[in-house]
Amino acid sequence: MEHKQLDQFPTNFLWGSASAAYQVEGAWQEDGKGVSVWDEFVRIPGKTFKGTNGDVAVDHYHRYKEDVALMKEQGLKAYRFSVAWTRIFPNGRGEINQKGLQFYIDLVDELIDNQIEPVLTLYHWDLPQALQDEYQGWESRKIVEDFTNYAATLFEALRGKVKYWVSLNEQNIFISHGYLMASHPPAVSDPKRMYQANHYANLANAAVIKKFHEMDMPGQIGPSFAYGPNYALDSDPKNVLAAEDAEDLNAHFWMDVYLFGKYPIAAMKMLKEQGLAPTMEAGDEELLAAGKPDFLGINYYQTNTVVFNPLDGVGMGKMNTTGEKGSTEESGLPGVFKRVENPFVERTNWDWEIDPEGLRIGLRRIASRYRIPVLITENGLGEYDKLTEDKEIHDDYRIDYLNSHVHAIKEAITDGVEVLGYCTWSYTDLLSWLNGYQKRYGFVYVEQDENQNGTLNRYKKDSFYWYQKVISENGANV
Ligand code: BGP
Repeated sequence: MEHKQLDQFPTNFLWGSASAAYQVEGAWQEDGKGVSVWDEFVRIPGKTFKGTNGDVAVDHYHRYKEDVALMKEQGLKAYRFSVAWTRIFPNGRGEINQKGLQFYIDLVDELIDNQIEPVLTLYHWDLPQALQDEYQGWESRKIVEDFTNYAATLFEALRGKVKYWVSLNEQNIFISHGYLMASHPPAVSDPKRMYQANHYANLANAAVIKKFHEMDMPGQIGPSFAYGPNYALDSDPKNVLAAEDAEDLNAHFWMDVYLFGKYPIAAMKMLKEQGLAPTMEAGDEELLAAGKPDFLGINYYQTNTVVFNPLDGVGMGKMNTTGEKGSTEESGLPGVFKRVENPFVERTNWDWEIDPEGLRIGLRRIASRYRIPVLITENGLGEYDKLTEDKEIHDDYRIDYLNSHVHAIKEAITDGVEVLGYCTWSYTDLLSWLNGYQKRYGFVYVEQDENQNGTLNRYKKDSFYWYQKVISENGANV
């Protein structure tokens, strides 16, 4: 629909930006931190782009005050970051590592002193390696208790200071990459194991949300889901059904569990027929229903256009992690759907489709299916940036990307969707898990290359000033 006039953003709208511990902190062995599955995984040859790792990352652990000062200068209202579980409990449980906890207390205090709302993610993929070794991490029910205990420790320590909590970041991504595509730790490729691990992650998510409410925590909690709304390539009913199936298997399969406490019907029936459905125990359904989030976090980057894919059709293909445009391989789920290029949109150098309207569509679908407020916890453009001799970065392509997405949010708000805030990905440049340091997302450029050579100096990009203006005007002129 087209509106004669767009609504304004609410006055308390959270104009934010995001990061994750492993991608920014570095200091991987400092102050008693334990080893995470990512600390180990990056050391396996061939797993990440040019062997890049987060040992130093962008050294946020030592430079957080400088980074927060830049946020303050920009006028940022919210900063989303994650806690490294291994800093709090080096072995996943047991005695608290006070120095590790203190880092986050200091970071939160620094943010609050600068009038920036902290948005804390409990889990952004860096599972303690000790739990992986002991009981295979997400493949065991034991993870529920350990994750809840870790979360409760942070709830207690930061009660009243942190009002927005994200439980799991992109469960759909770390589970599918970790247990099907074998591109994240623990690099397994087994759909049966994937659905079981996913079920335990659902239980852990629900248990932590339930705990948050039982502890009467001031504030709100919800998971962040990586939502790429699915489109049919055309009106061929076969392709329309393929898109419905993709929406069921790629999106409702997680969001329905978060919001309804139930898996979607057709997807679950199919998995049962294929012998892939997770084993559930008595009490699981009750727990899922009891862990209802207060908001839904959405990480939005692109949409997914599909056609029907026969039973002998294409399976999983490789992603483009090199930045060589057009190198993404064909990929699909036999008997269900396969992904095709959307002829109406542009693509980045990593073949991600640029589709601001897709964000509005996604927000609309969530609002009508789940009737829950949304916090956009990630959205951004990963591209090559060039530092000029005058130490400037003219990232007009990023400004265009972000501006069109903010506009789409404004339209969604005018449609009636309740949006709490918008966190861009990312604040500073940082390590892209599989794509190295050359795929940059930040408002703040960090000088370093794939070999971690560079000063690690920070430089403000043109997009920094663009967002500064958007925030100061509360989005009025977007
Ligand atoms: C999301 C993750 C982020 C971030 C982002 C960009 O899936 O939550 O941690 O990495 O995607 O992805 P990439 O780094 O692969 O370009």
